[in-house]
Amino acid sequence: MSDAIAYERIGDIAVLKAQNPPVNALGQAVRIGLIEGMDRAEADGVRAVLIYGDGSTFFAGADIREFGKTPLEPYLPDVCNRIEAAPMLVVSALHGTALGGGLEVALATHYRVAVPAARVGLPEVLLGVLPGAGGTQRLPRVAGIEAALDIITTGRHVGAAEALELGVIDKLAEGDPREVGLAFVRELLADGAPRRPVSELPAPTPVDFDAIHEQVLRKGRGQISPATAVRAVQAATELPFFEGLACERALFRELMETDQRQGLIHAFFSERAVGKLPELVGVEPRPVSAIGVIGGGTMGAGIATAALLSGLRVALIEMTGEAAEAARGRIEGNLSGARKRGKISDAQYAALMGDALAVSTDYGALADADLVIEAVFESMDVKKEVFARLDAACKPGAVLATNTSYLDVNEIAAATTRPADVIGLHFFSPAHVMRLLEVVVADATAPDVVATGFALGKRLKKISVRAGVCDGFIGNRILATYRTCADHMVLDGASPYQIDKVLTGFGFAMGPFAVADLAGLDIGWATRKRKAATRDPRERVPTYADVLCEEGNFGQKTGAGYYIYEAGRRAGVPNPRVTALIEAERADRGITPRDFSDDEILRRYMAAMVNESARVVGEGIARRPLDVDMTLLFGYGFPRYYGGPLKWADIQGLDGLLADIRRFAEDDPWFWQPAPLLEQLVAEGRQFDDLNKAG
Ligand code: 3H9
Repeated sequence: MSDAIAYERIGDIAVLKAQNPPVNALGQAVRIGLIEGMDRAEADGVRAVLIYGDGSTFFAGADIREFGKTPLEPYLPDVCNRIEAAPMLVVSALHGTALGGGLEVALATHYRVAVPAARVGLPEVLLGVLPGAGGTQRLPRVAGIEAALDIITTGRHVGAAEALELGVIDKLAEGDPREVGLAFVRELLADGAPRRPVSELPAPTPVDFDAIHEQVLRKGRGQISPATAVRAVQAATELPFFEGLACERALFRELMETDQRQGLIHAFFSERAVGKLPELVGVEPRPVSAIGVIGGGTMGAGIATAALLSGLRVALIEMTGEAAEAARGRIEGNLSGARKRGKISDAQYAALMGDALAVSTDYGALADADLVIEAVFESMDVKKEVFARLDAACKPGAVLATNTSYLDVNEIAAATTRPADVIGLHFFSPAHVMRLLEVVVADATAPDVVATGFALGKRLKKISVRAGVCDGFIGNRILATYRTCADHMVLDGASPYQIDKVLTGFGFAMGPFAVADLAGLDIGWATRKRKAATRDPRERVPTYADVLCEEGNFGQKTGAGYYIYEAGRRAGVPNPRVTALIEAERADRGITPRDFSDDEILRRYMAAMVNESARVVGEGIARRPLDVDMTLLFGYGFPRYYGGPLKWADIQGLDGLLADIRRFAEDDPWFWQPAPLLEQLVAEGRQFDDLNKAG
């Protein structure tokens, strides 16, 4: 028998235990084991079969590593049908997570019991496919169409209590899954419970599937798997069970061939690989239970909120008593938001706002902080002064972190007598919401300080990416380049509104100009001024945005920027002043505007993004292409279903992208210099993903 399933006979009951750590994924060996186990149970003439998982979970789904390869027999839908067709009673006992194929196996059994902490779900659409082993046919038969559509199209995890209410499971019982399962089987046998194949339950009542398809498609912003899953569920209402299954299978196979499936699987594995750095193997992080935050503006308050929510004590330092109280107010606002959304209870809220948080104007309050994050005004002189004070106030071994977005962390570290303890921890605003954390490693940063940065990121539930020191690190450096490309297109004839529309059409939640309005136009203005002195004369930088700022338009916060924002409305309308300023600047520069097709806008924008990403990897600022991909995904709204800019580039073909860049360089050779790494990969016929695999 396959080792992945252990067979045990207890009187009249056969017990099949899955043992395929870490998550009992339903790889080929497990599928073979299930078939063999069912065959043996039948040959043994038992009255019932119990299926459960060893270790931390029931089956967490199909083995995703098999996706994209030639499917191996036995196929999971056939395994499920084999289980369901068994002549004796088949029961599953769920703990941990019964997800995807895991829930499909459970739905193929005749009865399901779960421990209260178990979660179930069909998250396949999040991987670019749909439930392909009967989930779209069986779930609606037990939970009804509405609940099934919700669970399948969102991929959300459903708690055991809700699953019980929906009829997905039959019973909740506390305890070890094996014991809970055996007790339930004995109860069913004693009651003379009949076999209850879900496929024999009546087909669910149809709803307006066209309307739901449309709605799901719109919500997916270009993602196709959730909408395709709607069609599979529709089949459950229109076709006999096994025909519905065939329809589901055909749609599953179709999605398996898509680029989106590749992108989403890349995102799944990269999200887990990003925090695993060879340089940190065996390096122990320093213990952190109390942190300090310097500066209580939006960023500092957000960082403090995230830290409090993760159970850390926080001392926040501001310049005046008034500013310190204002910071407390911001944190209070953030935490009451968390309370309203049910993330924390009233008692937790009170505790966090009480003992866990101290605000002060005295650096002496940092005496017992294990790690301090500076989030003050973005000026090198101010940062250096803060770090000199931290050096004097903090205990030996405390990690001193800067939240700078652009500035040289080496120079900041040099303002202390302990540069080995200094690191960049670049949060994204609002810091208690945004998932990305860039861990910026300076020349002298000690390995255990880097490990501490990653450990903190994990505790705060962030996606932490290692970045080297340069202007803008990974994310803002790449952003600056693709934003410059957009600015060039505006000078040459495109409108900011056309560019935003193309990018939202691509799948970004917002285009670059709407994003700038949200972030505040004063940020870009300050950056342009900072860079002016060292700027190469060949760089083309528009000045109309400076005029916009000089006139007091900083975007959403002032009611006008690229767009005009009416009170109470989030979306803006194009600002005619912007169009007038652009036209005036073109005239000044002697530029005759030309038309840009949407396709050209996208090609240029993405080529600029990929080219700069390749530089960032080539220079070692990002260790691997996947580090860039995760940065853009979690900090910059890049559509997850493309996997990130470098995965997207691999899928498009690197030679075509390089050819585009060389063609664009004919007009602007300064901006469009091909990244050496991109040229090298094309010459060697390799892809960015090959560099991920190389570790
Ligand atoms: C499906 O079922 C299709 C069917 O409908 C149809 C088929 C015909 N496969 O996340 P963690 C690895 S689609 C392979 O860090 P946690 C993961 O990479 C599937 N590997 O732990 C990691 O490896 P490493 C539907 C998998 O406790 C290790 O296990 N199912 C799989 O934070 C630990 O994972 C899903 O989408 C897998 N299915 O979270 C569920 N799952 O240590 C996907 C995990 O080398 N999985 N690994 O980095 C999850 O959501 C989470 O892993 C889970 C545990 C919640 C289970």
